[in-house]
Amino acid sequence: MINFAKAKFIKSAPTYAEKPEKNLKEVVFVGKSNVGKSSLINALVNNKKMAFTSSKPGYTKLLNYFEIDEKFYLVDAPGYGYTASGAKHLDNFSKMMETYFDNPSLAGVVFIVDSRHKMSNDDKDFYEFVKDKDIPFILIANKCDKLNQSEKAQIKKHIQIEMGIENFILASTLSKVGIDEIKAKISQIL
Ligand SMILES: Nc1nc2c(ncn2[C@@H]2O[C@H](COP(=O)(O)OP(=O)(O)O)[C@@H](O)[C@H]2O)c(=O)[nH]1
Ligand SMILES: [Mg+2]
Repeated sequence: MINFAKAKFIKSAPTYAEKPEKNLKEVVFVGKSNVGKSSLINALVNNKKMAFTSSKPGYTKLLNYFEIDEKFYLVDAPGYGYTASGAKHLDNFSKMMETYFDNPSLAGVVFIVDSRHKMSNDDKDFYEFVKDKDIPFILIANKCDKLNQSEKAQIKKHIQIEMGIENFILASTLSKVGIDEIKAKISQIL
């Protein structure tokens, strides 16, 4: 099992063609802006500053490569669907992701949604896109610290029954719920 003990930021790349030199498998983290991608990366590597360290102008438009345990790259992808740039942003995101998914090193997708809401149209579009690709993916419903029991049951029903996604992890990067399960799933994929 990968223990996420050794993690370091390697580089930001506009496309996977400019990824780091070492040839390692990649697991990409994708989701709407603000859903908690950076926080999840920091929780996995147990370093609050990891994803923040690489923060710089244009950060969110690039693929950010973190090397984990010298075994794989965790790739922080740009967030999608934020109101300010609207549809255009999603369009650019789609183009970038379509190219990224041709990446032969891509081993898995960690897809993060907000457990407080039903999946948005952007989430659904991305889900349809990933499903068609035949690449293992893990669905994370984050920020579950904000939910009571009945709201937890509601999001479970939405994801499993309405969306037909049997396996998902209810998580909170804030209260460290689901983190070990996410680590185990990533190890399994790799
Ligand atoms: N309540 C709660 N807030 C969270 C959680 N994870 C992230 N956040 C907050 O959500 C905001 C966006 O997080 P960030 O990791 O930057 O999201 P990103 O844009 O997807 O990388 C920040 O204010 C975080 O503190 C969580 O599990 N619970
Ligand atoms: Mg981020």
